[in-house]
Amino acid sequence: MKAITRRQFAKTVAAAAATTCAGVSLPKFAFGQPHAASLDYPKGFLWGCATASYQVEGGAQDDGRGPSVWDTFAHTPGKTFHGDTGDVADDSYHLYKEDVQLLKNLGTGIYRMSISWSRVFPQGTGQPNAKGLDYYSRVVDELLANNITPYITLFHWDLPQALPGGWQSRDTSKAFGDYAAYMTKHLGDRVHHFMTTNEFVCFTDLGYKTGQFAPGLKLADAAVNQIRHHAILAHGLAVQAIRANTPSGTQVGLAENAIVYVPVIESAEHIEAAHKATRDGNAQFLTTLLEGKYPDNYLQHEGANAPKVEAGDMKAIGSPLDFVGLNIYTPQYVRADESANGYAIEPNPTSYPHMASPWLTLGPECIYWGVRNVCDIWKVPAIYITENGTSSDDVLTPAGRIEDVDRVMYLRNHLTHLHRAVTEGYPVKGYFLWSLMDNFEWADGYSKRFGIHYVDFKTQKRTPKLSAEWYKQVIAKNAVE
Ligand code: PNW
Repeated sequence: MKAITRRQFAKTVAAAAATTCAGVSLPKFAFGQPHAASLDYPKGFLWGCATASYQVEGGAQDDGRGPSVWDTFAHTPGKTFHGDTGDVADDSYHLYKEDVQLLKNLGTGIYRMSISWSRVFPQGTGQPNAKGLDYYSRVVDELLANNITPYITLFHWDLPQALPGGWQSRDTSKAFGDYAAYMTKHLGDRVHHFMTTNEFVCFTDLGYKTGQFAPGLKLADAAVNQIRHHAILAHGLAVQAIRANTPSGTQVGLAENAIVYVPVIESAEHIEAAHKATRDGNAQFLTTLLEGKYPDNYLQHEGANAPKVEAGDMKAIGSPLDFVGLNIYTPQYVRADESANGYAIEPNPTSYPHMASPWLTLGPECIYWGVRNVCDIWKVPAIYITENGTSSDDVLTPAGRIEDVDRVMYLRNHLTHLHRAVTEGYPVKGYFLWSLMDNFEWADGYSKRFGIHYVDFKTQKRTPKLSAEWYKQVIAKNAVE
């Protein structure tokens, strides 16, 4: 059969429909018209990509950078896939100008990146390393020269190894506040959007409870609750420090992978169940930040293991935010039931579909519910999707192409559901795709690729995948087609 284009196919279908429907009134829209079904985003909606320092920079030993807990962890045998480390990663420490051009070619107006704390403070506190700050200053200037607005995350898991006890120590929260003050004092003239931390659960629970992430400890519940408290306290102290050191108008938020509860059926009772589950399931992090206090049922549940809170902690933790950044990947289904809390979490059947990373179950309505639950419950002033994307078993064809149709499918579906949230008036300002390019995927090393640019880690060559071509069109048209 002769191959026909999508357009020709649509025309054929339309012609057939017109024939079969002779005498019957035709639908108002015409089949085969380009853009008839495009989902337009509002004017001014911001499109971007995200990365994180330890995942892309490399240059681990360069110019006085101190080690982070992730350097130590990745260099410990058995902790990461194949013993992979971020020593070189994408070598963005040297290739950042090339990376800015990738963004420019996509047409993105915003870029989310993080700072390696130990590149700027090799000891975590004390004497700053001028060359570390200079690197970030140059990256910021390069972005601005290309009309790309930097959004900076101050902490994306690479804690300076030198800080005694890491997040077990309250002094680390204080050190984070000081580091936030220093960074914003030096970049706040050019950077107007800051996120304090990225994904509390990944550097607290996964680092200190399950041990899957740095520093790889398995501590008891009371210690873990205290670590979580130090993490949200660090966020709060950083918000205060940023406000004190930047011009008014600077936007402060965080990037959080709050659990997204999706009602099994969209009806009032299940929606209410999703709201309840959202408050409870995110009690130790987002709920407490946005309410300025630990929920009573959380404290009761934790009993003697509840965190020790000092005077002033909750005021800092509850500091008002300009936006909430949500990293959204997967749904957690929930239903209303007769139990005391009024809901039941639905585990996924074993047949539930997932992407290349087994944890990455596919349910694109999660991006809608993630936004809706948070806005309905806490009435936050603005939302960014600070991460959304997927791994794919990408194959570089002999022709040098990467046809990542599963990633395009994932993204198209998520942006379709995000469009619903925007259309319903939820205050979503922008979207950052994770990730600009393949990079060091933490404990999975280089075995999982999340980029829309393929990276050959031997040559550092970056190649746009089909998904980059697709995203470029979304950005150009400000619409999903
Ligand atoms: C995020 N989960 O991590 C991180 O912010 C990125 O650094 C990371 O590369 C990206 O997502 C892809 O993994 C997550 O288990 C880790 O649901 C785990 C989960 C979600 C996000």
